[in-house]
Amino acid sequence: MKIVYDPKHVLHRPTKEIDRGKFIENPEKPERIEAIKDALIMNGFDNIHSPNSFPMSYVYLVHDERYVKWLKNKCVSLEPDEEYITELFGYDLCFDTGTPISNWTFDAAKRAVDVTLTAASLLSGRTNLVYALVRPPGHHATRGACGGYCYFNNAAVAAMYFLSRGNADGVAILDLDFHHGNGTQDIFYETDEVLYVSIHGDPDIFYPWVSGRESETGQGPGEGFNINLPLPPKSDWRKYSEALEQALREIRNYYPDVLIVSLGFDTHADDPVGGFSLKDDDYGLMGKAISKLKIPTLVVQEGGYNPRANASAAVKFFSALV
Ligand code: OKS
Ligand code: ZN
Repeated sequence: MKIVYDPKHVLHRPTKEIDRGKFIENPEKPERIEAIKDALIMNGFDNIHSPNSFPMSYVYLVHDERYVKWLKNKCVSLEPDEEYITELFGYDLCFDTGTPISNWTFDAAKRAVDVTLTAASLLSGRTNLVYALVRPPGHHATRGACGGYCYFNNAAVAAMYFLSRGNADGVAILDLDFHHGNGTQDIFYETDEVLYVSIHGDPDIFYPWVSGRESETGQGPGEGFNINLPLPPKSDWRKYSEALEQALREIRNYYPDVLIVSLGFDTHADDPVGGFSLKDDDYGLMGKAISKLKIPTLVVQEGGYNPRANASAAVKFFSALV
C-alpha cells in the first residue's frame, strides 16, 4: 500500500473551540496523524510518498471562489499566534465555532488537498490502494464554507479529480467517520456521478445535527445516489456490520470505477468525540469487508481523536484491506 503524507501538517495546530458555549481544547491535533504514521511504519507499511503541489484549479472544482478568497484573506489578516473563531454565520463563511482560522490554515488546507490529489494520482492499474494520511479533515466542508474542523473537502476534490480526468464515470464515496459528512453530501447531492454512502451517529443526537437522516436521498439526477445510515449511540460491531453490509451492497450495485473511503477512527470505543463502541479488531473486519469489493480504493483520513486508538485501528484496518 502506498501512503501519502506531508510532515508539515504539524504546523496546523488549532488550540481551542467553542463547544456549547464553553471554550474547550481543540482535539484536531497533529498527534492524531503522527500516531497513525508511526504505527503503520512499525508494522511494515513504510511506502510513504511526499505530496506534489497541484494548481488551485483543482480546489475550484469543488469550492466557490467567494469562499476560497474569504478564507485566504482571513488567514492573511491574522497574526501568527492569533486564532479567529466565526463571529456571524453567513457573514463569515464558516458554519460553526469548532473551526478556528489561523495564519497557517489556508496553507494547511491546501497541503491536505495536495496530499489527497497525489494519492489519487498514484491509483493506477497496478496500484489499487492508496492512503491519503491527511489533516485537517474535509468531509464537513461545503462548497462555500468551512466547519467541523474542515476547510477544503479533500475527498470531494479527489472525486472531482477522477471524474474530470475522464477515466471514471462513477465514483462512490463511503464515509465511515463517526460524523455525517454534510459537506460531501451537499456537494454531490444533485449528481448521479458520485454515490455518497455514510454510516454515522444519529444526527438527532450528534454533530452535525442538520443533516445525515435517512430521508436525505439526493435530488434531481442525484435522487437515489445519497444514502444515509444513521446508528444509535454506543452502536457496536453487531449493529455496525449490518449497516456496513448494506452500504457495500449499494456500492456494488452502483459499479463505481473508483471508491473513496472517508475514514474516521472516531467510531472507536475509546474516542473522546465519537459515540460508538467499536473495538480494535472490528477495524480488521471492516477492512476485510471493503477489500472484497475489489474496486480501486483511495482512503482519505477524516476524524479520530485518540492517537492510540487511531494507531491500533489503522494497523488492523490496513492489514486487512491490502
Ligand atoms: C462542535 C464542532 C465539533 C465538530 C466535531 C466533529 C468533527 C469530526 N463543537 N467530524 O468528522 O470528527
Ligand atoms: Zn468525525
